[in-house]
Amino acid sequence: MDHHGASLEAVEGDITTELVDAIVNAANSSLLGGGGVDGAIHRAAGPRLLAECRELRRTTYPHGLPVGEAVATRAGDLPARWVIHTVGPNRHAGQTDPALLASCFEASLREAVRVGARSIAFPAVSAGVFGWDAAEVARIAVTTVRASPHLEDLDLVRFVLFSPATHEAFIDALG
Ligand code: AR6
Repeated sequence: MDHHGASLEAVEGDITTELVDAIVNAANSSLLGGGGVDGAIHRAAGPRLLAECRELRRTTYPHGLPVGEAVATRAGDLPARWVIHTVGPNRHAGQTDPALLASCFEASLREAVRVGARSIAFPAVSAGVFGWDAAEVARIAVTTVRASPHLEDLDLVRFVLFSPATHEAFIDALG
């Protein structure tokens, strides 16, 4: 088979320990931290991550990072080299358009390639505090990544899921 482009896989685990070039953070528009995976990433990365995020707010994103967009910083004390912050749609705030969530995955891949990353790990963006169903997130994530033009510039796309049920949803979506 003529194979080119990244491998896709789903594992259960804590994304902060992933030894990939870039991990994706399910952030909020403030970029200044929060709960869930965002809180875990900031705790594990240490103060340099927050300092870089504050600098982004001072410069490029004075009004915050819009939903569906993504931006990279260095990763502080994490084993990864980059953190790619993306803001998923918040279902509890009426943000129910799947295109917004697809945009998070596509924009994150684009940002990864821009900084020269070859491997990237994603959490289940919007499947926690932001209230999306994990199976729907999994379907959108897998469909978007598989269709991305950036896949050919990457070696590995790994979904890192925090619970057995979410892991199962991604295994099902990967078929
Ligand atoms: N590694 C991998 N996945 C994790 C980890 C971890 N260490 N911790 C949690 N998850 P959430 P959202 C899973 O709520 O829905 C924050 O306050 C979690 O089980 O982190 O996009 C932000 O600041 C779930 O499956 O992100 C925003 O305000 C998935 O990550 C808001 O929450 C996403 O859950 C973003 O909400």
